[in-house]
Amino acid sequence: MTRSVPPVSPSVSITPQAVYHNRRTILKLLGLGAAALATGCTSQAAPPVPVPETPRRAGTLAVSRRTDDAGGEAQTPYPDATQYNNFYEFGTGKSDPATNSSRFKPRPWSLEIAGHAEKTGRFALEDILAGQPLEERIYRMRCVEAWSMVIPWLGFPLANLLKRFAPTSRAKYVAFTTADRPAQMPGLADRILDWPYREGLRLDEAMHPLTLLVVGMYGRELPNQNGAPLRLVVPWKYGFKGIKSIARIEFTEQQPRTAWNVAAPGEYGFYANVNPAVDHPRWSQQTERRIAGTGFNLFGNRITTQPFNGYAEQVAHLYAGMDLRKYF
Ligand SMILES: Nc1nc2c(c(=O)[nH]1)N[C@H]1C(S)=C(S)[C@@H](COP(=O)(O)O)O[C@H]1N2
Ligand SMILES: [Mo]
Repeated sequence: MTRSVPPVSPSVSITPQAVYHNRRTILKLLGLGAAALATGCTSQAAPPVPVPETPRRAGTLAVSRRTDDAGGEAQTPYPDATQYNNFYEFGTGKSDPATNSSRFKPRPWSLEIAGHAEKTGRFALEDILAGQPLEERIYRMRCVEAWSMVIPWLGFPLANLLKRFAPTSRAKYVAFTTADRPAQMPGLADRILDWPYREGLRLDEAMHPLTLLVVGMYGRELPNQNGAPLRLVVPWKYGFKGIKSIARIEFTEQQPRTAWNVAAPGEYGFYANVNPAVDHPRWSQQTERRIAGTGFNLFGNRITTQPFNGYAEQVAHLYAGMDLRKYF
């Protein structure tokens, strides 16, 4: 049963979207054994990856506004952003999500809204998206494993959605849960994480204008491996905060339990702000490997990691007075 969604605020004018010219090159560089610095990543050599069907252009995804929030840095080529992924529900290898997610059905989709809000219930995705203008935002994305990309997302501020449900004064955090579909997500058979995948934000982080709910990338609908039909992107935090294929959002009073923090609390904090000054227990966070179509070369494209992934000016105030070594 779905219910009607509280209305969106009046939309800004819609301009046509740009055409993205997809580069259908097959990546030859899949000897990822050495790259298993990963969050529990396996280290077997990856098999060749079939080039997935290009998702249809986002016909209904009209874009109202475009912003480059990555300082003009080169965008990661589409094939890299869609074939080098972390989505453990489809396997732990970087090419597994592209290979194993074809059975996943992102439509029809509904989203459950629960917890401390005046309006709660289960809502059809179309109703969630109706009247919601989409923006293209180019963001840096920094994985905790010390690789990074620059991705043009299509989405809208999470705040726009949360406000429609009128969180009450008891709402201090927002908890997110990924879909749990063993028949469509072969990786769930391995108890690598305590499924379903969960993430969370403090309410002020969730309401920050940089925090995006994403439905597309590169002018197209999200491919399954990138978190179709709806995923979170929090550009100043490590990539694992960007929970994919969201099925449930709950307003909570207590800090929610999150999948990676529960799995390895000493390695993955709740906050997970990108911070070159706090190393992961098993590797440095001072630099990162910028994946940009030149090969998944462990030593190439090394760049310096910026505090809050380069978004300090916009977000550092959220953590004033906090010890970021303790709240890592
Ligand atoms: N449900 C779910 N969400 C997830 C993950 C996952 O394994 N499961 N991996 C996270 C990690 S570690 C990263 S770096 C990003 C990767 O997003 P991308 O594949 O679109 O680049 O997704 C995050 N969201
Ligand atoms: Mo990650």
